[in-house]
Amino acid sequence: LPQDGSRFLCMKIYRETDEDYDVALSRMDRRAVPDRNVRETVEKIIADVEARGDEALVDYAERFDHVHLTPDTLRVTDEELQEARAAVSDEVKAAIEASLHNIAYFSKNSMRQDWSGVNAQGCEVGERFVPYRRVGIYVPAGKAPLVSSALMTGGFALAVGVPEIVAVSPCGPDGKMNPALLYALQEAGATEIYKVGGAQAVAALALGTETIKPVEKIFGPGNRFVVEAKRQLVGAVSIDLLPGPSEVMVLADETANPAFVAADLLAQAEHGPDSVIVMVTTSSSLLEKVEEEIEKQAATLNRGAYICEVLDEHAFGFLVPTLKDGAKLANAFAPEHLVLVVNEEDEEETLAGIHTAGAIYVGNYSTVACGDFLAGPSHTLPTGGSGKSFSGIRADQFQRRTSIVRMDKAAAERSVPFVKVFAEVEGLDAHGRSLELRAES
Ligand code: HSO
Ligand code: ZN
Repeated sequence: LPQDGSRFLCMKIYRETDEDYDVALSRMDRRAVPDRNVRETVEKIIADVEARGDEALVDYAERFDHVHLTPDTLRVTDEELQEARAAVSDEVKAAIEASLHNIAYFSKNSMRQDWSGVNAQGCEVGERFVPYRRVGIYVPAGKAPLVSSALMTGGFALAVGVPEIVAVSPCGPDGKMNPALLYALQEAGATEIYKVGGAQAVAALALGTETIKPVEKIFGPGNRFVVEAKRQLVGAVSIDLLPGPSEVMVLADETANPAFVAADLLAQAEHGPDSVIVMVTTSSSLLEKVEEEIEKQAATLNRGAYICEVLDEHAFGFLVPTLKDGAKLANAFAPEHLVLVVNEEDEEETLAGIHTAGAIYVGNYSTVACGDFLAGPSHTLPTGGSGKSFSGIRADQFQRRTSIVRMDKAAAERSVPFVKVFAEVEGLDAHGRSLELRAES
């Protein structure tokens, strides 16, 4: 590694001996705090949608998506859906089906089941789970048609059996949505699709307009405005989590295959300048080889030059003394995706020590791209440090839960002594009486 500055080919590298190492380290400890300007802008948009409904949606579509819509054309028609089905190749259809199949498998294992048991006083206690009746899913469509994102939210709603799945996504200036995206949404069980994007779409889903009936819960990733709108509207609706621009952190030692690591970093940079790319390693020779591989592979990619620019501006790395230091750094950063490639002996312990990553990909052959599109867990994951408080989308987030208590007279009698005490302490004698009456009846 060059000893002069900390720049090494395309990534900025911090080493323990660097003056700014500690500062850089401490900056890695992220908290997801909303940006003030974004907050104010979003407040205005929400108030506007609340006041003017569809008219506001139409105006924002004009302003942000450069498309002329009317309240009548906000919703994707059956005809448009048919057209999309006809336009999509069998290959694309098969890939979408394969992904949905894995999502259904993953969901089956993570869905919550009803249960009941008996507590210490003999009360039957338990929980019942039912799908939400009506959910909203936001599908971003800014730079790329994120077909997989439709599956990674809608697919879970479908697996759980949500009857009304309302999808929103911005359309192009021609008023059209990507056919593969429309097809994926249909296959993922969307029952209504609207050409509405941004914070205004989230407001419409939460508060309702003349055309869009309100939903109970909103899912899906989006830009800063979308994420902030979800945050502000909690209460009117519930939300899944706060998933913003994509992130990858690689934590690797000398056993990592440099070509594979480089490929993951390049894939991540493909998400554009909003994405976050961090490499943490104990091996300076790995860093060197990864850099070489990045150059070699970038030359063969369609958007190689663009990707390298992104890496140059946004990728950085840490050379850490031990894997434990690496794991500590990963926990402070809470990356959306962590690629963990370390020697067999340390693998289990390092893995067990990481508790804030949205998803972890273990070993040389595990790749984020497979998780993005196919593997089964949702790629909708916490970003921006919110992994400290949130986890990724999972089937049980589409289930409403109600607890059940069923008591007979004996259970009432056994509960009285404790309940009476609480009632006395809280000065609420009617509470105590309501149980005593039953026990003494
Ligand atoms: N890596 C993104 C998901 C995605 N990648 C969609 C490609 N398409 C956030 O997890
Ligand atoms: Zn991706």
